[in-house]
Amino acid sequence: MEPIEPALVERAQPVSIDVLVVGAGITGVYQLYRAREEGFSVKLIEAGGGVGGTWYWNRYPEARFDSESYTYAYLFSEELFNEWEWTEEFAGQPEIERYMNHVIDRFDLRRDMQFGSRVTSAVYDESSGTWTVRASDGSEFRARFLVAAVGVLSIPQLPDVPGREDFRGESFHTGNWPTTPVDFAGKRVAVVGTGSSGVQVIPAIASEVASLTVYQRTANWCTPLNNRPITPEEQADLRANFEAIREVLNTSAGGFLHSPHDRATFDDSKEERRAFYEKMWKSPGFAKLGSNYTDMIPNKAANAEFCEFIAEKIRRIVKDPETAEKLTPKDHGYAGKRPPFVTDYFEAYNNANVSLIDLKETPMVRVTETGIETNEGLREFDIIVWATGFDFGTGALARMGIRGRHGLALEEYWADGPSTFLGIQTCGFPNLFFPGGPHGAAANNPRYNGDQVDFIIDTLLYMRDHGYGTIEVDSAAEGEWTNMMNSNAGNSPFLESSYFYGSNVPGKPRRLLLNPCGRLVLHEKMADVVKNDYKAYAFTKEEGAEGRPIRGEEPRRVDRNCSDE
Ligand code: N01
Repeated sequence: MEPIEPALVERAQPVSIDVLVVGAGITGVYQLYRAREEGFSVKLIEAGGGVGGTWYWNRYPEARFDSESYTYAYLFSEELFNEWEWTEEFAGQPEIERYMNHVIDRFDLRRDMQFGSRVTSAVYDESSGTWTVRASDGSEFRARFLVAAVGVLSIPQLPDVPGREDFRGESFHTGNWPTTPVDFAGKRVAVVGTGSSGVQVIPAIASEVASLTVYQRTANWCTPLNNRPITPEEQADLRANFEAIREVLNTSAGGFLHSPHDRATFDDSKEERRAFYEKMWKSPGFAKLGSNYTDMIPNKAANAEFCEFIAEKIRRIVKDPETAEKLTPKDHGYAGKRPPFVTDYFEAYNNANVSLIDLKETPMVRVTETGIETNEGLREFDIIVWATGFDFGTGALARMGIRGRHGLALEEYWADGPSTFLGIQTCGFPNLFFPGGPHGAAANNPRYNGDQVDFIIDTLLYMRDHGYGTIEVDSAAEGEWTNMMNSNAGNSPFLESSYFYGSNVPGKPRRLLLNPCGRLVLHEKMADVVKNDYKAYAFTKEEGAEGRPIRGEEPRRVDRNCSDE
């Protein structure tokens, strides 16, 4: 082989830009669009081979929305809303990926996007107030602002079961699904995990495989998704009502169109309640939460009655009473864990080739070269599907090699759980934003992530107008927000056993990773920042710029002692 000329192996000059966005999910693409529209020089890099983020990686059979397609999609352009006709109320992954490709082509965003580029380090340089970001493909950027739109469900979590890597058949995690189709026909298949992903895969492949063994650790309160095609009349209605729809989605707590109910459970007679639960059962997706009785979550008796209604449904659908019993949750009420919405899930267990192993009764001992061994023996498989969830909320942010002032590692600063301001910034990491990260909200994700992107853009415009080069959140403001998140965790319906607390990741601190105060409080606090002339931040001036220091003072110095006291 010819020796390589030294000049050729030298690193190329880093690309210098205003904004580097990491992640081509729904949030990152919107951030790229907004930044470019406002005249910032911006690039987006993405580890995957294409656009979509979560919806790129989770391409397992029957992966689909459980928010109505048009409520999950972008609302920033009426033309886009009108020209894209979703075929189903709840679109499947291929259609979602097509939509995302359409968006980036329609707005000519692709030219500023780089795929197959995973961030390996992102280091803040105090002297220049910029971030140096390096990626797995050798590229290097110097950016004034780093926006890590890396998602909350991006790092697949695989169980620490002995022998997992010894398995000689094919194995896949739902969150890292191959782009080439997996051939299930006639195969002996195991699915481990019965969260939202597992319960979508199971009925999708049940009739195709030779045998399907489901390994369930915790049963879930699954109810029907009730998906259906969107009729031409409905398409026309959607277009005619764009402004009204956008208003509801932009201002409601949940970011859904479901109308809240006006009655509490025991306002109704037993017969009326029964009829109402039947209506809920037939309602689309999250209507079971958004349009249910007002006290269904906080009132234990109300919640128990709704659960008993679902349990009855399970007993009626699943022919084998023992299997039905195993599929009925015992350790949490409705919405104690994130409830999945399903299509023919319970029905799948009536297929003779489908069996259920309850891991609480029959624990998994090890994975062998040929299959999975429980304390009742070995079952052999051709394919194992790990539907075992994610390192939620902070997983991706903690793996990017983010180093702030004084070389502080983000994962170290957050060793006891995330400390954020508005779920967007953290002290000690100037000019870093992470929309859609921990402490954001608990709602229809693109809606509140979009609110955060808009807030970031307003902040960058404010800085540009004032000639500021760096921004860092004040430790007191961060402490206040973080305390509010932690002290209100008990108001969230989710139990500590839910992955929303990081409980599925060994060694991860148990902190609620959502915003239990909800989207409307996030709105209120973001509005307060603007009203108070951004006093939650310290700014420094861009060299040679003419801007005024905030509140007429010299830029405040932030104490490095960032705390969440
Ligand atoms: O992950 P999960 P997911 N041995 O963490 C089990 C979104 N999403 O990928 O409950 C055996 O919910 C674990 O058991 P347990 C949605 O927000 C949306 O399914 O911890 N089992 C659980 O059953 C969702 O909430 C859609 O006891 C093990 C499962 O694996 C989020 O993504 C579709 C185990 C993991 O469930 C994550 O869903 C799909 C072990 N060692 C996903 N470890 C839509 O419909 C874990 N499990 C839009």
